[in-house]
Amino acid sequence: MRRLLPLLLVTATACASEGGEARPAGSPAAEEGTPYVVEIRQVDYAYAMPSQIKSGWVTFIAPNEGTEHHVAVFLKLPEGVTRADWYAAMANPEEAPSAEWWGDMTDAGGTGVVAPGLTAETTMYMEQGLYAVLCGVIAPDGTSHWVKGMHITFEVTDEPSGAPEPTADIYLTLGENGFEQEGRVTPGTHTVAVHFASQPPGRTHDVHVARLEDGETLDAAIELMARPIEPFPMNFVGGAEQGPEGRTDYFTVTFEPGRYAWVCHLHASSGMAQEFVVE
Ligand SMILES: [Cu+2]
Repeated sequence: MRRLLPLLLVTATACASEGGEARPAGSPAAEEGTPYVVEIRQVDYAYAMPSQIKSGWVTFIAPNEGTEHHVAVFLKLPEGVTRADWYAAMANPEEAPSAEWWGDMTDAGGTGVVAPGLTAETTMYMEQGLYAVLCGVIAPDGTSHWVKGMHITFEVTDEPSGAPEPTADIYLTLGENGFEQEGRVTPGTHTVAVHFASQPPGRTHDVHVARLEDGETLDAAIELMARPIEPFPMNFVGGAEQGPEGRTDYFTVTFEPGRYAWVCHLHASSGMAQEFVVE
């Protein structure tokens, strides 16, 4: 019987790794390489997500279970501002931006705009602290989703996620020269590294991926960015919201053959919108 024991141990280890990425059983190095995933559910007009998450590399998976596009913009609350302060201010959303600390919040990335039925996936290095999330899409009645209640807060603790930095196969640098791209998008799943080389205050860069079907134009996407009101003239499939200058965030999209565009929300009208063909 003793000879069977090592075999049983191997079997148990193999079972324990089921559901994760394929990796050699019992390899500690592989275990450390597991992504740390946090789900942000998006509906019309609310988020549901854990109230506390670990720090370090975090992969945010944001399914859109609503009927309108949604986005999850992360803002880091300034030192001393509590979650209660956030919700007190947002009890009267139209006047929340007049809170004395509002302008001291800093851009902290977020998941890109995503159409109903699709899921955005963005991985970021999260520092310990308190964060707010809000959606800037405008409903057909002209009211922003965050004013309708689409906002939430979460805390990043000092417990490390242990997840590795993602590996990318497409590189986008966002800065004074617009989008500088390395790597070609082909059909299939790609992870795009987004480096925020410069972030002009108040006019920060981000990238959203528009899927352009027959008859849908880049010009319509550029026009939409000036006022992102539903119904959108095309579907978006994710991206990376405005991260702090110098940071690199990662987003993952499964591309099908066809036309797409990288679009920067605040700079689309000044030329930061680039169509490309996936083939
Ligand atoms: Cu929304």
